[in-house]
Amino acid sequence: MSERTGGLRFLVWSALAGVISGAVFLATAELAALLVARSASPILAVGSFVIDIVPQPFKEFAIATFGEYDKIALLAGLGLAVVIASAIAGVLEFVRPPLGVVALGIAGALSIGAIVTRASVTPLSFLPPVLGTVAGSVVLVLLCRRLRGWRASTGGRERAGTTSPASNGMDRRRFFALAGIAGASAIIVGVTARAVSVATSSVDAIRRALRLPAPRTTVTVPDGAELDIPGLSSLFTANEDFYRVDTALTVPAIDPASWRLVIDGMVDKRVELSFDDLLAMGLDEYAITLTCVSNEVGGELVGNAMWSGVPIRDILELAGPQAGADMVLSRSIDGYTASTPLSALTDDGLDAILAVSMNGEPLPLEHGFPVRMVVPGLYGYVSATKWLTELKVTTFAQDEAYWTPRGYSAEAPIKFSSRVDTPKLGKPVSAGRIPIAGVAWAQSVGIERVEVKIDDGEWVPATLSTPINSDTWVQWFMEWDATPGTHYVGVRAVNKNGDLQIEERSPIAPNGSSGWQRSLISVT
Ligand SMILES: Nc1nc2c(c(=O)[nH]1)N[C@H]1C(S)=C(S)[C@@H](COP(=O)(O)O)O[C@H]1N2
Ligand SMILES: [Mo]
Repeated sequence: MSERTGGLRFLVWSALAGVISGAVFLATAELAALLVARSASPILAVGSFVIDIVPQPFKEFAIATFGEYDKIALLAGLGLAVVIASAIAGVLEFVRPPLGVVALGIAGALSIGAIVTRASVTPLSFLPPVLGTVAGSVVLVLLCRRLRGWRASTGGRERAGTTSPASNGMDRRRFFALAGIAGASAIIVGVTARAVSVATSSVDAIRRALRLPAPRTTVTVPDGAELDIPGLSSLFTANEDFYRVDTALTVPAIDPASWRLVIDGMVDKRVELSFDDLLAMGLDEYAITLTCVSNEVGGELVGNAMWSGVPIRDILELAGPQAGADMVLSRSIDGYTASTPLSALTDDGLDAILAVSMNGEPLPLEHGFPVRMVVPGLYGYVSATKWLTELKVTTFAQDEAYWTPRGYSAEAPIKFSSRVDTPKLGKPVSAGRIPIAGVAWAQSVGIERVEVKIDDGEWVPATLSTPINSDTWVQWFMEWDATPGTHYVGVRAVNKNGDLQIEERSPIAPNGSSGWQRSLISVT
């Protein structure tokens, strides 16, 4: 073997040594995080940090490309970056020690940086990245030492004449034995630690055992509220099917027993509530349709649920908002914030609530357990804070929410909209008399009328289901004599104020999409 390819071969093995050390780093940190500080996993902290710092267009691209899998795509990308960076660290340690160890130290420091920018840090949060760095460095140094021994025993043979083919084989075996043991243990320990961490999230068990008081008042769902048409969205969206949008890479796990809500800022007196205090105020039932600002015309980021909770008006009253305040900055345990106009939370006739249940069960962890906000008429990002921990009464002039510096409006009422659910492109229907059906929503105002237009025909009023209230979507349908071929189905709504849905198309940023959906369907 020539000197050059021989050297190249060792560079490849040093890269492998780096990757194994990186895996040892992460696995050690995962194990430490599991034992002492669950929120201090370097890979998840760095991932969350990336979510918060990536520019908005990139985030939109990720959601558009990967949809609900955006977080998995992020982790895969991060994993690839870790492999490449640790391979480079391995080569560096081999050719210019201790540069590889320095690189691991930098990775440790970056992890600490990402961890401390997350909300809940304790002194123990430093342990996982520090122990990870130490373990990764030890393995890297040992592997590179054995690799050098192996190289010396092959390359240095003629020159020094001190090593034999036998020792060459032995050095080689020593390198691979350590690499194999370290690599395999890293994978086993890392995967197990992460799996145990997910499975033993005791909050999940607490949630399952939790029995909430029955609501004092319930919502009556009128006859005719739900149409029975295949392909049409059900009136209430099941929790498993409910869209999920948030910046949380791992779902926060909050024990209701330790949950506290702080109401502070421009208030007469600061108030702190426990979960029991909240329940003691009495629960009432509310049907409210939630919509995400990222919902495209015709999109799926909208869902309807039956919530139980307490009016935010009553909660704020306990603290006494002061004159001059015009906004409530709600904060989640993970630091996420939303800015909601004070009036949207306090006006009579607007049912803004702190919700504790969703469709008859405690809020699912992904949907904000144990307490979240639900405000009819405003997009989720300015109102629907999950894993709620603080309501700060303040002003728009003084405070800014998470999405405001990221290209979204500080205030964002929902642009009312309508959607065709069936028929759908890609699901051809047979010619003959068929229903065209969908949903329409104008939270806090109500839908007056939905109109449908086939191809270049006239706008024809559709039949509406009986609305539950003005905060929920309505279903609509129209019988149609479908003829073979492809057709355009257009839909638009009129709200109870008599306003026509905005025709002009606009993108989701900065304050929600608009436009009339025109969908292509095929009839066979
Ligand atoms: N803590 C927290 N709450 C949050 C968010 C978030 O990122 N973090 N996203 C908001 C957005 S943009 C929307 S649309 C709704 C979505 O609620 P869902 O996931 O329960 O459907 O939650 C809101 N509440
Ligand atoms: Mo959203």
